[in-house]
Amino acid sequence: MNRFTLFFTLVTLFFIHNNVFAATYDVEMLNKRDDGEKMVYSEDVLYVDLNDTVNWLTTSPGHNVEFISAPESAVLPKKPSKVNKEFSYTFDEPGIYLYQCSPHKSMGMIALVVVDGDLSNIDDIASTRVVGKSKKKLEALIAGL
Ligand SMILES: [Cu+2]
Repeated sequence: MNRFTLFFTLVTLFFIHNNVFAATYDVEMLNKRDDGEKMVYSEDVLYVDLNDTVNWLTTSPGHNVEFISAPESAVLPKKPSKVNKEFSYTFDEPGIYLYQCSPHKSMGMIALVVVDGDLSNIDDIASTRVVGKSKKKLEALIAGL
């Protein structure tokens, strides 16, 4: 194997690796979580790698996913996901993503996804307007990052 072939092989393996090993995570949308919290996602903060996908599952009825803050370069869905429908999103820009459940946004039903451990947009996340019980919850989530 000459140097060029070796280089080409390594580059190819790198790209195959990125696609084959991209992970998929499930987040449940819940009326009640094991810890007693109500109207909540199963993960308050989910850490994923670039190009990983998250599936939000309709374990309990009546919930959805509405992104309200994200890295500037992220291309987000234009509308909130449909209530009672499973929803998937692949995170292809690093940074913090903040989302809420449209029907329960005032009840603290918000959560974060952190992609590639990148906290560079934390100030944008912290200054995002959330309502009701979500204000305190967002402060707590950010404090825990
Ligand atoms: Cu909800």
